[in-house]
Parts: sequence; structure tokens; C-alpha cells
Amino acid sequence: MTGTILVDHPADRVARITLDRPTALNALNLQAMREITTTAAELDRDPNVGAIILTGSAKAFAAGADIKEMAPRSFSDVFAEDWFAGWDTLSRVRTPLIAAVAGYALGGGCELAMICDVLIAADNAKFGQPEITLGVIPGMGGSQRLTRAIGKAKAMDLILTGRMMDADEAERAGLVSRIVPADALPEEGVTTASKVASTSKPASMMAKEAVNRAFETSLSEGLLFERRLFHSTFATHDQKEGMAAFTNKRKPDFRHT
Ligand code: CO8
Repeated sequence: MTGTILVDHPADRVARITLDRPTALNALNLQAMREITTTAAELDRDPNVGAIILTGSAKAFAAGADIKEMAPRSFSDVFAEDWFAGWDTLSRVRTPLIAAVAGYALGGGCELAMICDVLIAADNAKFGQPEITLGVIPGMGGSQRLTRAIGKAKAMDLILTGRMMDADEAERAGLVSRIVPADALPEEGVTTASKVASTSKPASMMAKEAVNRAFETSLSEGLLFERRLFHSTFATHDQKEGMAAFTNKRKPDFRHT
């Protein structure tokens, strides 16, 4: 069976998963879900990986869940198999995930990008949740993550009309971390991932956990959670090293412990 992804290590402590179904604009079939989530979970357990890039091609990050695979399924099939619950594995990855998005990020493709922590968009990126035009609704988190990212008014507009939003609109709306020229996207993805991966891994994992907590809890509980994590960074080697390096005007030598 041909694989749906390519995996490489483009820089020190950086892993990259590239979606590779060019003839289907990287549509996410069940095989792709299994391969992406299993690979990301393995990389997450690797102490030598400090950031994971998820990317597609110049034309498509991913044009959604695989419509041809979904089309013949019945309610009983998708309910019994709990379709798309497998993607939850990716949202449990604790290593920072950098989405580098060029071209179409539609339906499940937009939802996949939104699972990631930093979303870098090429200036030709197009985002949307066109499920409504197929007689269904978002099924991989779109109604929840898009609404949290860009607010109800804009999320409703996109989800009810199925229209696409270009990179500029996505950045103005707060979906995208930043936009780069399309031909610079691969390099920007690696540079950003390298920067993240060069920091203390326990600290970046805690920072990710703390930010994500903001979506799950009250402000006072979130502030307490953050403060306790902050306190616990003082148990790491890297806190001692980071602060000593600052004091001695040298670069820190993090051990990721
Ligand atoms: N699934 C399967 N195949 C696809 C998909 C897809 N999502 N998108 C594109 N392809 C295929 C096309 O069928 C075509 O294959 P072929 O050459 O064999 O005909 C090939 O990729 C190239 O596509 P196009 O010829 O259409 O390329 P264009 O450049 O003309 O158009 C578009 C690009 C606009 C992106 C167009 O392909 C398109 O509209 N794609 C579908 C986008 C979409 O609707 N995505 C949402 C899918 S639904 C979803 O993601 C979540 C559903 C949740 C349901 C929950 C159920 C439990």
C-alpha cells in the first residue's frame, strides 16, 4: 500500500510530516488519519524532537476529508466506527505542532491546521469549511475550533455559506499566526520550528499546555494552572541553565530536562 505521508528531519530537533496524496489534493482518508496520528504520536515520544511541522504541497495543504471514501458510508458505519475520533490523538500531542499551509486548507484540512499550535500561511492559502455544500457539517472540530479562533459571527459566515477565506482575511480574523510569500513557506516553517525546538522542551510543552488550558477552563483556574506550571519549571535543569546563561551573557545550553 502506498503511504500518504513523507517524514523527514529538515533541521536539528525538527521533524516534518508532509501530506503526500497529490492526485487528491491531500484529501484525508482513513489511511492518512492513521499514518499522521501514529507518526505524530511516535515523534512526540522522541526526546530528540522539539517541534513537528505539518505541511502539504504548494497547491493544497489538504482539501478536506476524502469525499469519495465518505460518500457510500451509512450513519451506522460512521457512528459505529466513531469516524474522525482518531484525530483526537493529534490534539493530545504535547510537542509543539507548526502548520505550514499553502493552497487549500478546506474542511478537514482547515480543521487539521487548527489542531496545530502555530499556523503559518503562504499568501496563496485558502481556508474554509465547505461541508455544508456537501449536505454535512464539520466533523473534525471546525464548529468548535474555528469559533474559538475567529468568533461566532465569522465562523457562522464561513460554516453556513461554505465560502473560502484568503490568507489576508484569515490573518485579520486571528486564524493565522502570520503570512509569508508562498515560495518562502517551506523555509519559514523550518526556521520557526527550529526556533521552537531550540528552547527547553519541558518549558515549551508546559507553555503549550497552559495556552490550551485557556480554552478549557475559567480565568481563575487557568491562572492558577499557569502559576503552578511556572513554579514547576524551577525543578528543571533548563531553568537554572537559562537564567545562568542570561546572567553570564552567554547562550544557554539546554538539556531539555
Ligand atoms: N476528497 C476526495 N477527493 C478530492 C477532494 C476531497 N476532499 N478534494 C479534491 N479531490 C480530488 C478531486 O476529486 C480530483 O480528483 P480527480 O482528478 O480524480 O477528479 C483531484 O482531487 C483534483 O481536484 P479538482 O480537479 O477538483 O481541483 P480544482 O483545482 O479544480 O479544485 C478544490 C480544487 C476547489 C479544492 C476542489 O477540489 C474542491 O472543492 N474539493 C472539495 C473541498 C471540500 O468540500 N472539502 C470538504 C470535505 S468534507 C470534510 O472535510 C469534513 C466532513 C465531516 C463529515 C463528518 C462525517 C462523520
